[in-house]
Amino acid sequence: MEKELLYPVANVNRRNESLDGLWQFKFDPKSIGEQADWPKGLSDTLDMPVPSSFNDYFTDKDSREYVGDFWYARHFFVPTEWQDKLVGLRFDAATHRAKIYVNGQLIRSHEGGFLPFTAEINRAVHFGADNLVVVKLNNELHRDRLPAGDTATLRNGHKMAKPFFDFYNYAGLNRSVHLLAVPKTRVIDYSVTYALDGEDATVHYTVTANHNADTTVRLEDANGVVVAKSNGSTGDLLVANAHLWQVGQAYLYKLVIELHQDGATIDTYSAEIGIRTVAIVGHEILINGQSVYLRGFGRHEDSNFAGRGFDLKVETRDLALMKWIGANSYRSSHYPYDEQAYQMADKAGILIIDEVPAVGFKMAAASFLGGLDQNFFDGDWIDSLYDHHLDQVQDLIKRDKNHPSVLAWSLFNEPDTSSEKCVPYFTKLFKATADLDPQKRPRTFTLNEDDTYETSHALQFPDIYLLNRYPGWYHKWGYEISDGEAGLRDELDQWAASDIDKPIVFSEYGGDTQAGLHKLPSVMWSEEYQTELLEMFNRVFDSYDFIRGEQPWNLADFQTVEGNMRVDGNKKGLFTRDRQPKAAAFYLKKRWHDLPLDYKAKGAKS
Ligand code: BDP
Repeated sequence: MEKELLYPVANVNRRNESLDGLWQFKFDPKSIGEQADWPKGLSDTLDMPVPSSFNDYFTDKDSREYVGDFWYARHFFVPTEWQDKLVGLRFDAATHRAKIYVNGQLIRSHEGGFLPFTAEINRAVHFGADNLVVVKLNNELHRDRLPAGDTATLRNGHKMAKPFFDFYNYAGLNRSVHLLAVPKTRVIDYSVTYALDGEDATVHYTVTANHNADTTVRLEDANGVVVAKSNGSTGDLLVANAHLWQVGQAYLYKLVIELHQDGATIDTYSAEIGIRTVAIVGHEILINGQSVYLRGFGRHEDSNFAGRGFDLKVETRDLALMKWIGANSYRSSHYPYDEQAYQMADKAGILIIDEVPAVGFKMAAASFLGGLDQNFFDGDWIDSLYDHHLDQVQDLIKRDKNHPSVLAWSLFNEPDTSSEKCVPYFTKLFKATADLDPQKRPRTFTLNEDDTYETSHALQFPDIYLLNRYPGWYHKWGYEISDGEAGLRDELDQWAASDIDKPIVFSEYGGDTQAGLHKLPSVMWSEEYQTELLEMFNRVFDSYDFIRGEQPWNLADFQTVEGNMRVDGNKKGLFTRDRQPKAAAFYLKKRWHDLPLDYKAKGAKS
């Protein structure tokens, strides 16, 4: 069960109960929990909502900024009828590392705060009785873990997070916890790939079960009508007149997998899939062979009170905002989001550039406002980091490979590619990613401002280039913005003159903007300046054929570490942190609704 990442479902063969709600919570600054028998139960606890980050509920700074070990606990009941099943706990995300104890027994450990894991608990659980789960978490940052950072100790003995990235190190049981019961012989994984042939499609599937069983697979359309059937753990489902999943016009089929033994159905797993192909040809991003111009955002899972705790209400509002503004895509910057976000994007016809939490791989930006003088890929932490990074990519692809919304894998945000030192690391990771993804989606990473056509040693790797560029904000700002535009055009002219024949998507650009600050003429931080900055970028985008997407930074304002460049967080949102529009959102809405989906496609009208 430990390696199984299928999204939990409840059906005739499976059970899935939510353990969300109030948990007991306690800090452990001296790391005495195990010696003091905390795995057997916590005393003197606070109440903490799950899913949620703990940080923003506290009114004292030491608690909000707390770094180290901390514990959660709650009771749960396991019915007697589950005795013949495998019982497990599934954590959709526990940030950043966790140890799971059930009734005092250590069940498993896990590292990585943005991907799910399951703990099989049969050996510890009491059937027909009350049980106790105790979770030890730790939120320290390290250079050989994701996301990368340091943990400092202040002279008063308190630990402090020193992220090499620009978002607050929110921690806790950030996503839902499930109590599961699944058959002992069961489906543990499945994948689908697609081939289109005129009006028809072939869905090639592979089902992995943990033990031998007869497998049947069927595909139902949105009305529940069975359109194709097959037997065996791998096979083809032929769909006549296939209804394709299109950008902005999603259509989902239901794939129903069953395992049979001695005439009985011993497991059932179903999931929604979308028939669509993805390809990159020259400058074109092709979905079902049709060119798509991306428009959307870099985002964060970030909101008031819950921090990085996943909140369906916030996600629902964010999707409504994206629809309103005319977005068709986003990047899950800078980590994989909750699985429900992908299900919602599948339904909405939104494309996702799916990013692993490999952010902070650049010492010049380390501790965000400080900066350390060393090439990141020269560090003695690199081998250990690679193993952890690969592990995260494996889990990401296993978790997300069947979502039609997932367009590409983003393997890093702004790594330091200024020296050849990065090449062996990139070579291994890009190859592993291609091997892991049955759909062979494009692989990419974002290039920081310093990593240009001239300076980067990693341009051979991506299938799509993602550029993060900040002229008009971090350099050539204010009245100098015209020089910022000229510099950006100089850089793009170099790409245009090169032999690189791949699409470029602008994956970050923008400027901090204080909602409500109006100035005529504009000044930086005013709503007018944000609009002028976006207008400048858009003029540039419209001048180059190879630019095939625009994703300004960020959908909404978000929380970061304190610093002299941040006023209560990063304010580059087109929307405020409570998801209301700044003036530039109305400007972008007009542009994005006017642009055809296939903007710049060969032979397309614009
Ligand atoms: C980029 C980072 C992003 C930051 C952004 C900024 O990728 O995480 O939030 O800069 O400074 O370099 O706003």
